[in-house]
Amino acid sequence: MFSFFKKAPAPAPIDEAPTLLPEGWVTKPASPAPVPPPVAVPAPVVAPAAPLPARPTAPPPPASEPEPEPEPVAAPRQGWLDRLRAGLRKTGSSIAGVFTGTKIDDQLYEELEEALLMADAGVKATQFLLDDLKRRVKDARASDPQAVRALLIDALAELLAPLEKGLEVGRHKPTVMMVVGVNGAGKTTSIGKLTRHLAEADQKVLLAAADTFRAAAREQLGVWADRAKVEIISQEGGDPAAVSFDAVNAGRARGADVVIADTAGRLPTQNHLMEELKKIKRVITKAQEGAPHEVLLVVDGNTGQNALNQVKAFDETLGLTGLIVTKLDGTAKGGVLAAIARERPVPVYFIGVGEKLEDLETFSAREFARALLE
Ligand SMILES: Nc1nc2c(ncn2[C@@H]2O[C@H](COP(=O)(O)OP(=O)(O)O)[C@@H](O)[C@H]2O)c(=O)[nH]1
Ligand SMILES: [Mg+2]
Repeated sequence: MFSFFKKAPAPAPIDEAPTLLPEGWVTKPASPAPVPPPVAVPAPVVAPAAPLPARPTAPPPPASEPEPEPEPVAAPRQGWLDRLRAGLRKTGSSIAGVFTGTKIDDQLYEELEEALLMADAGVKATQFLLDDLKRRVKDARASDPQAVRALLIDALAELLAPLEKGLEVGRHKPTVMMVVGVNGAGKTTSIGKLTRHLAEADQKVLLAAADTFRAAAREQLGVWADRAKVEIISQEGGDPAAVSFDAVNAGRARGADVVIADTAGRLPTQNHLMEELKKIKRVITKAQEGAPHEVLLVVDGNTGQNALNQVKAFDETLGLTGLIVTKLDGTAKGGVLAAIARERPVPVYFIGVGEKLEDLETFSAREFARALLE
């Protein structure tokens, strides 16, 4: 199994924390819940940026194959990388198209600037990439456009590298995650997929249906809970903060490893709804000191610069710990990750290129850059 998330060792004194962990990861150890025996989860390593990892794909029975693809793809069963490539084709082809000529001249750089802006990389990241690329071209004495394209892959991978971070569970019992975002971004679906991965790795997950506005939202989460055979706390017409509070308490009492709260979609401009999120967060902290350990924003990658604005606004209100960027399939605006890296580098735990379970994967900067431009 590839590492969809990382299983940390059981809570250790802070100075013994593994050096692997980025600064600021370690929060206070959870209060005196009994320390569980460590769970053995295979391969608890986050894929590094360097070489393109060969991801094992679970071969589905042949029955699932001939779904019509929007674009022709050779293999009936694609690996993740192929799906990522296919998903990013619209964004990538216009950028890669810049390098089809024979000369490296001002026109090439102008076209590249335009293509990056069209891909919603934003002015800042575009400028940064162009400057960086020109320097690389000079240093490498590159003389043909295809070499420039390869150097752009390097530049982009380096720009995106700070966004790479694996989700970690196991340091707190339970690890509490709160998932936020605008309507339709893919929150519930992503929680469902993540829950499946966690459950398959023998993590005890408890879901909180804190999207109490719509019965359909509760039901949708309930379907994912059933599929993954995990418990769910939901309340008809309840208060989202109360549901979250109950869920964290239930998670502690029942020895859950992970509690995930699904919240109702909202726009960052809806102040009262943003206040409600703050309240949910506060109440979770009341139920468990140090929680929530993760505040995850789900953004629709298809919304380009809008997604960047959401990252900024939700981060200012809640202090985000991570992002899930969905719907990178078929978008022409996949450049938004570059904008996020340059302007508000909140780690990207997962990216999504479709609605199926296997369409959500960990984010690797180099893999992304290659899928986009190779
Ligand atoms: N194409 C595509 N659709 C997705 C992806 N992630 C989620 N969706 C779809 O987006 C729609 C809204 O998802 P949902 O999880 O209900 O959004 P929520 O309102 O944020 O909870 C559903 O139809 C999902 O199947 C993705 O990565 N790609
Ligand atoms: Mg939802």
